[in-house]
Amino acid sequence: MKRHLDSRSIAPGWINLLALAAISLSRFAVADQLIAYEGFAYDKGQSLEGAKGGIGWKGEWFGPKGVTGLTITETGMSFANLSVTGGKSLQAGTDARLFRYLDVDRPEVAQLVENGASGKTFGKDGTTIWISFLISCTSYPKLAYGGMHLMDGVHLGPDYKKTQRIQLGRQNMGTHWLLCRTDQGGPAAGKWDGTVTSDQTVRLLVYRFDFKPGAEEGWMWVDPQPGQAPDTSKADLHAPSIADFRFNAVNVGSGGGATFDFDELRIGDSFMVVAPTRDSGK
Ligand SMILES: [Ca+2]
Repeated sequence: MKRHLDSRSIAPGWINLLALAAISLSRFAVADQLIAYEGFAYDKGQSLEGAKGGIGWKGEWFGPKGVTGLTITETGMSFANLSVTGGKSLQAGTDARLFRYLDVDRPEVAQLVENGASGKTFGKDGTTIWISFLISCTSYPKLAYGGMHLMDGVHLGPDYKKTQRIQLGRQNMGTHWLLCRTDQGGPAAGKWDGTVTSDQTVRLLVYRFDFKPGAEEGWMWVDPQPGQAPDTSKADLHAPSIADFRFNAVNVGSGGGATFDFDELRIGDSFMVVAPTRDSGK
């Protein structure tokens, strides 16, 4: 009788424990995945064009023929105890862009990828993607756009802006670090201005996107402490409804003669992987 009772009362407990363990393991498996990293560990004075270092990219930085104004200097940027490597990139304000595809075929990122208009892409509903980089506007108070874009495919030539989806850094209008949904004046366009002036101060900008059916939700933090996920209440901007987008490439560059330092670009599925501390070994 006792045995019979035990089997009825204990078994569900074990099933619950196993279920909990399975949930924990699956959560562990999808969290803390670095999608891509670029620390700009290249030779001094080298053009960024053709450079192919870093982690999680497909191919090299590329652009139209004769790109100028995107080069490397050997002293990298640093921020608090953020893990950093290599030199940094210089954006010289030449209105040129260099592009790079993310590697969407790695098994480690399979759970974050789906098929989109331009092939395999990030931005799957139910996933969260974090993006971080160090940036400084070295020409301040001379201002124009600078930083990077998320892109849904790359088409070189006069129509290259058509696949730009999200602008991170600063745009031509305004004087703060911000977040824009770019749509060439179309209905999907949106702009969320931060509160921190985009001057020479080296900033750690961290963006988070929650991808949902329909519109996405986004946040930007300025100078969050590496190694400690920041609260959304501490975000410098919140974009509650960003028109649906996906991305599988990036571009970098600045215009209007405004110069920027840009470094330590990370894309991943948690704050911890995009803002690791120096002693984390990442
Ligand atoms: Ca670096």
